[in-house]
Amino acid sequence: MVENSFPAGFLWGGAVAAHQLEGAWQAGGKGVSVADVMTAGENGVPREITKGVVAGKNYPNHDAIDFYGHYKEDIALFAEMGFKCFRTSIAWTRIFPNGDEAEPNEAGLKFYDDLFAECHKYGIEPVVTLAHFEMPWHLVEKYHGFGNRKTIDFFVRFATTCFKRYRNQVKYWMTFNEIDNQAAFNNDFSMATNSGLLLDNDSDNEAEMYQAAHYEVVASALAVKEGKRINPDFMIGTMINYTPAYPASSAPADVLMAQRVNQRRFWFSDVQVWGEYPREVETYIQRRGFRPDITEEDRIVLKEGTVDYVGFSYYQSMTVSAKKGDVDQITDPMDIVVENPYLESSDWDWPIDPIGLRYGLNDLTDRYHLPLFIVENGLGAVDQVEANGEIHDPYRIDYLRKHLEEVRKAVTLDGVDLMGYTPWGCIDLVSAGTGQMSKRYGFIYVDKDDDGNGSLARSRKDSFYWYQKVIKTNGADL
Ligand code: P53
Repeated sequence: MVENSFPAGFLWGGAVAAHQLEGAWQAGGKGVSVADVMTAGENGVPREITKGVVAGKNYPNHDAIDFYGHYKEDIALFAEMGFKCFRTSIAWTRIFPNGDEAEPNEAGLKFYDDLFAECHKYGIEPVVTLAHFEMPWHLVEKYHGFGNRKTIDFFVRFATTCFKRYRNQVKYWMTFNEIDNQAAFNNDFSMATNSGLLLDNDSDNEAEMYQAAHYEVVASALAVKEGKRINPDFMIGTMINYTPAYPASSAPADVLMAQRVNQRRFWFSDVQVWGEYPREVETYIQRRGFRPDITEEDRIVLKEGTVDYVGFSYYQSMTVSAKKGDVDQITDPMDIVVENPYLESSDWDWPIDPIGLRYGLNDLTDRYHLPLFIVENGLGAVDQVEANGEIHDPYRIDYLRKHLEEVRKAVTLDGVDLMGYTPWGCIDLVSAGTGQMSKRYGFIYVDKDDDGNGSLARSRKDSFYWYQKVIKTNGADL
């Protein structure tokens, strides 16, 4: 019934972020980023964000999997799988080590020249995120991150520097990774990684979030405007963590609650796509008396710097119940989340919901009328290496296959305009949320454990050959 019709030129690939795999945290003059001051946690144990790098602590991102030293070998493996694109980020601190310098760091720029050249050698199109949880630590400490309007200029300088330097190497860009994570404003990790905000018990996290996020959407819009001037062919997208809220039941109060939670999560991309704030959130900000600094000039910039496509990660849906709160009083959407009895969960307790991806592709198409790009999707799992060196990961293949079947239906039966698919962590890397190596997503295994031991040797998992076949048949053989 379902014919294969992934479009010709569909961007099959994989996704990573600089801080989670490059390592080499001080090489070539790189500065300290917010990811460099996060210790290792585990499932249920949050990563500690220390005040600078403290001797004796375990900071897994410092060395990660040393992609910095292994990128040629790794890109050759991506090419062997048949990648058409590779999504990575540019570590802000390689280009502006402190963030507030007037001039960029040439050694950092050079690294990405070489990296992108290596991709093009195999016909692999780079897809680049500018800010993927990697703000210079100096901007956090000295300026309060995106709590300060000045940080807009620092980001735009960074973005413009990259756009100019790589104008002929990179066509696909995203400004801020998962800009909507901070909708969960009581999560210290999200506030630090999205906005460079370190909050304590005295902070009004919600008010701070609306202010910082406003400066980010303005910074993003200014970057889009500059980027289009530098190369009108650039495609510059938003990037959200698409986690739809489902109602716990068909009770109208639950349905209304789910709509409310979605409004509070989608406003970031609403602004980036529509160029204006959605009514509910604008009204809510007034109602709460937050009075963020939003100028008339900002509103013009937002209108002028709208995005070309919607990039998103998809791992899970969430389910909310009106029994857990009053729709007119809720602040933190996480307060009203309940378990979904229809879904199983991963070893890290993330609900697994392939149909949610088809739902999402339709939902985002209806909302935004733009091309979509699935820039993350995948299963974090423990892998075991057999005595003969093989790694059998049928659970990963099963997860990805089920999701791709739904993607194929969305493209074939529902007419969704989808640019590409880049599963997360195509090579094992440091988990963002937990700092673990043992939470693995890769098609390529990397010999390194949670304590930092291992040879860093790369090997192909069973899923490597499966994904190679998927790409080769353009999604016909899942
Ligand atoms: P990890 C939370 C929820 C959903 C996506 O996550 C998230 C996070 C933050 O952990 O982040 C994205 O590594 C993010 C990646 C991250 C990936 O999902 O915690 O863009 O940096 O690695 C997976 O399992």
